[in-house]
Amino acid sequence: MNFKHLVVALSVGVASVAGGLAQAQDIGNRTIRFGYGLNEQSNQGRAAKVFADEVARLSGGKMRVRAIGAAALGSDVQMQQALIGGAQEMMVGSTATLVGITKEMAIWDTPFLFNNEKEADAILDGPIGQKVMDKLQEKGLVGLVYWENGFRNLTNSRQPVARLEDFSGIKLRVMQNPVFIDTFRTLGADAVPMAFSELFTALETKAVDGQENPFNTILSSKFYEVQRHLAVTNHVYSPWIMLVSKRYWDRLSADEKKVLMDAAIKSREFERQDTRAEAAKALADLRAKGMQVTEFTPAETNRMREKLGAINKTIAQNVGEDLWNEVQAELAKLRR
Ligand code: KDG
Repeated sequence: MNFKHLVVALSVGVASVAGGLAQAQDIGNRTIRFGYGLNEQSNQGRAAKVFADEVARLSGGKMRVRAIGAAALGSDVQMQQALIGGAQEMMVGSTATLVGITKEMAIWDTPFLFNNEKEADAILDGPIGQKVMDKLQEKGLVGLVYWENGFRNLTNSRQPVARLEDFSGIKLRVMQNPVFIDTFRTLGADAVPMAFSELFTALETKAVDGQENPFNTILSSKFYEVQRHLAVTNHVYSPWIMLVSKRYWDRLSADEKKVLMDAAIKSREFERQDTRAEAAKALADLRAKGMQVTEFTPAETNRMREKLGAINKTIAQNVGEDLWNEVQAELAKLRR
């Protein structure tokens, strides 16, 4: 490298350090309580750590995220209220539990909406996902990014579930969300809405027979210890959403908001990759832990879809026909 190039390289280097320091100067000392519901060893917990580390890195250590798992700060619904009231700064949780706050979130509960992760990423990270996320602001929440909870599958302690008729008689815990309640009552199960934080004990004591969650959660929450049967239904793709209290967000500088947004995007990329890698080998892991696995055939899956057709009409009415049609049109484009 000749002298001229060396001078240029040095001046660029000095500028970037100065830029960083300048950014740090607009950043105050902040401690952010970031709550989540799964345990620290889960995919949710691993991604929360990535987010916390990235915030510290980007802010030069001035902004510290305390990631607090296992619903220690409350259930998803309780944390949402704490953010709205300004008693807690951030959380990540299910979009399904936000339906009582922003009805448009129910679009993501539509059975069989997405056929694969590619479609989910394209819609959630595109203008439609942003539009639905922006609806939260009028209710005191700021959505930053979607993470992947994943495709949901059914476990129970009573019987193998391999066809539509097998749902009948199962007392099934579902998320506190009207679409999930309607979906499983339509399929013949006795749907019982319950917070995630109460679920393991309810399964262990047989207060409920079963539940439905992605493979990752079945593994990390050790549901295989209290559930013998796993039915691979992939009946809906569930997103998680990272939220900030709007009361807190509005007090941040532009640089502080950029730190949180950039760290959120990095955590999203990590979380999806990490979750998919874990899910890819989860079925073998769950079999190895003794679960009896049945996989729904395409024919049985189509029977479920047909049975649930009426649910789609209700969702379209609740979220608004325009949003419903926009999602369907975008999916049709992706499937061409
Ligand atoms: O706090 C846990 C929830 O974020 C999430 O796991 C929701 O899938 C969920 C469930 O079944 O409650």
